[in-house]
Amino acid sequence: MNDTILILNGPNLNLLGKRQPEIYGHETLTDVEARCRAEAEGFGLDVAFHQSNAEHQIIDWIHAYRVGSAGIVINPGAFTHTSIAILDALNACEVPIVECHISNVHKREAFRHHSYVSLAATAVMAGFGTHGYVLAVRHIAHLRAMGRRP
Ligand code: CA2
Repeated sequence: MNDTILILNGPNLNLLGKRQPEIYGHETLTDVEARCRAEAEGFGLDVAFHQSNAEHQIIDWIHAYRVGSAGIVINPGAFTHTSIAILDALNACEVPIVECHISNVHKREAFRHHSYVSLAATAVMAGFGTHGYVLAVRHIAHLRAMGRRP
């Protein structure tokens, strides 16, 4: 647990690499998991990688890793813009949280410009494509090496 980064993906991200490649790229979620795992292993860390279309399932995973894990990377999908319940779960965390968006949400529709999740996030990534997940893993490893709390 102490050496594990939880990586969470919200609704519709199971379609990654299969639809809308002009926005979200060609990599599948399985590809992203493999890249994150390889990056984490370089720092002696493990990864627990999940996707769900259900808000309650995402909240349950946050609860399971909120204390004692290395950190949480979360792409909440559209729940980013709607979910006070996910914000509340993240606010109960004692580990670093990196909010990660594949697309640059600020270049898109106005309703994507506001994030509830950002109120709880240690750091926010947007527009780095799927490479953003790898950078988020690296950042959590960096914070850990520095011995920093969220
Ligand atoms: O840019 C991101 O990563 C988003 O979190 C993706 C969400 C969107 O609602 C956010 O505003 C920004 C949508 C995820 C849907 O993912 C798909 C992937 C491939 C094909 C269709 C949907």
